[in-house]
Amino acid sequence: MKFKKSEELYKEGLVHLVGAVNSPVRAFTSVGGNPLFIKKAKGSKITDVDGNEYIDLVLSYGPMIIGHRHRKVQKGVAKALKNGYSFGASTENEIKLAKIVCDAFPEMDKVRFVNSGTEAVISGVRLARAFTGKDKIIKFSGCYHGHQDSLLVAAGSGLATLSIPGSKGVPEGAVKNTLIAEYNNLESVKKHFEAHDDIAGVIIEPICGNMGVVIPQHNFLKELKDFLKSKGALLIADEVMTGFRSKFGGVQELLGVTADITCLGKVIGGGFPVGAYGARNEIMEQVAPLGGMYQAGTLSGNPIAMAGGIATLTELKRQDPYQKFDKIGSTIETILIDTAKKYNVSLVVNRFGSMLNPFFTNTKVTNFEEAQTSDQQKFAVFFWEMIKNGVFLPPSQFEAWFLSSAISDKDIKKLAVAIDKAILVVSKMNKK
Ligand code: KE4
Repeated sequence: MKFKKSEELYKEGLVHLVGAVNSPVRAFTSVGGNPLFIKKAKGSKITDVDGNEYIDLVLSYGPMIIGHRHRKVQKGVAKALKNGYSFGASTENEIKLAKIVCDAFPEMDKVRFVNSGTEAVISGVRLARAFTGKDKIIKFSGCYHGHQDSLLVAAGSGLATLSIPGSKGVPEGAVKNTLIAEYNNLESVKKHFEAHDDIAGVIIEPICGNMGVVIPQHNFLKELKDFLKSKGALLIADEVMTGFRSKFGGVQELLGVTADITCLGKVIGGGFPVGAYGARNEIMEQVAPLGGMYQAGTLSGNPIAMAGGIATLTELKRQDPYQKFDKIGSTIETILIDTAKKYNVSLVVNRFGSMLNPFFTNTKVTNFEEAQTSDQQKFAVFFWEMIKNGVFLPPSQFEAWFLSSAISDKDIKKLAVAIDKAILVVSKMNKK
């Protein structure tokens, strides 16, 4: 495989783009080497600027759930383009997508569209504070909710309950109302309620995809919701990644939990910039122009993006690929585990439906601390071997792999060969 054109574009990109990327994970920092530049994609395949074709398990980090350039999305967007791109006024498409989303989320009477998952979470957190009149928010270490100041936090030293800024440029003041708990550890949440009486709510990825895939154990989510209800605090489900990925609606429903506020993104735009937050009427009525919580956006509900979302969700509902996702996900999980055993490589796989990833460790992974036991050097070698064998994975141990309904049996056979070759190379690292 040659990467000459990608290397040239990388050098050129460094002049006017920071790290030649518009989002840090695309820089391939944690796997080394230069980032790939992509030329085009169709169905389950993506092709880089050097003409190398890959089975795509990144899918733009989730949105391309029915595959790239689906003809029904192309048609829906082309039709919308004929009417214009943006009007700064309401359009019918916003109502259509709002109905599709609210019908899929029983707890959601109303929704507000924004332009990204980050914006959806910024607004969802502000809404929780507006509705409860309280300021503090609890988040879980290892969960990522976009790049807003107050949630870019790191755990303080030791078991400190307060947070410290997790990024340069985030002032201490921005995180003073953010508390950190440990995923799957209800006691770590309760401890904060013993120390603070001004907690608006807890934000969680109901299936985490940002420390790699981490799944709530036993009744963690249900017990969390019941506890929050007893405290008059809200549960904010960040379903930016999980929304419409494991069922036509929210993964919260599969987990037997109803969030008070749900944040969405990715799939609901089908690759176009759409985020959303929604809740029952008594909460959403806090939002301007009905209530006193301000949130706005020039391109919110953009008619082209709405058309992309409508076409994607309509086709996704028609296909109802979720059993297929679970079957294929299980097949890939088994291939990873069996191949690791064959070559005596320590590896565990976490999977929920069509979200999965391997950790190069020999311990269960139920929280961020355990996720960090994974050997990132082994992941980096594995990543590049998979690239060389025609599979495009997220370039980080702490990302989820995604399946699209466009994936074929032939793709899975190719994936199995790539995994075998890649893990064999990793196994030789043990011997060095
Ligand atoms: P965006 O602002 O990137 O649309 O969404 C932020 C966000 C919020 N909540 C969850 C659960 C998310 O996973 C994300 C974004 N996910 C990352 C992938 N881990 C996007 C990829 C990137 O940052 O380039």
